[in-house]
Amino acid sequence: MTNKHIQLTSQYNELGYFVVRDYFPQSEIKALRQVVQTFHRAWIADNQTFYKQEAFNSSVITGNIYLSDNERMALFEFISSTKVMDMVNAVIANKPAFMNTQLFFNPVNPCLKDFWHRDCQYDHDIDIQKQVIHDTQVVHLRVPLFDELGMEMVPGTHKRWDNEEEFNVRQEINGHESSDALSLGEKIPLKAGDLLVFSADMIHRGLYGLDRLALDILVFDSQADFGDYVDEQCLPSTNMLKQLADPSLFLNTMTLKSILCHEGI
Ligand SMILES: O=C(O)CCC(=O)C(=O)O
Repeated sequence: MTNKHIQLTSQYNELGYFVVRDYFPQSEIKALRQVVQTFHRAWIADNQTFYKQEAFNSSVITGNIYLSDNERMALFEFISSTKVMDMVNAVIANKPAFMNTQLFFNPVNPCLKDFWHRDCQYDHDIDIQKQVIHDTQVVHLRVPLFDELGMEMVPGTHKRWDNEEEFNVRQEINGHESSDALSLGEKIPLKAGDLLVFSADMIHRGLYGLDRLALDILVFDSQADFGDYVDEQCLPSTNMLKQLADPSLFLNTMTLKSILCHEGI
């Protein structure tokens, strides 16, 4: 590990996130944007009601419903590239595994406000949430495809429980809404080419505005039992795996899901 990696790892451990400015060349972002926009246009056409009423993201961008095999390969190559894997390895030392991709955009419905949450709150009751923030590791790597207002984070909440203000806002209790300002929130504006790496279980929110279109790559620690969360559709085929320089992120997921075909890989 280089000094830079050690610094990023310690920043992640302390704050729950780090940003690397200008990490990807504009040419790479431009190519990625083209593929992702192809997905986005087709997804919107297919999900008109959901898009207009309540959507602010889509998922399974690497799946085969909206993209060709060549376009999917471009995404798999990006996700497993040395640059991305260096950052994954900086935060997950033990066999990092691919979970999914999500695409974040501005909601069409103006009533939808940017809301504070921990990702684990959608799967677990409060008592379990208190536990999982210490036990498990799901990490988002956010790749903004256009300049955006970015994200707002409450530093350190990947390792600590909410204070009273945070809990009231996140749970929308005692007269609070999940879009209220939080005293300890840190805004992180992002530009196309930057990379933001953050813990999914820290208190955070996406900031709506500008032309945001952000590709999030979700990865997890193989020790955590997230295999069941992974939709097989988002994984590369055996043939695609063979073409990747470093397929380990996907192989680790397939091993957990027991769908690995070892032949020739
Ligand atoms: O950007 C957003 O709208 C929310 C992002 C988020 O919550 C996440 O990536 O987990």
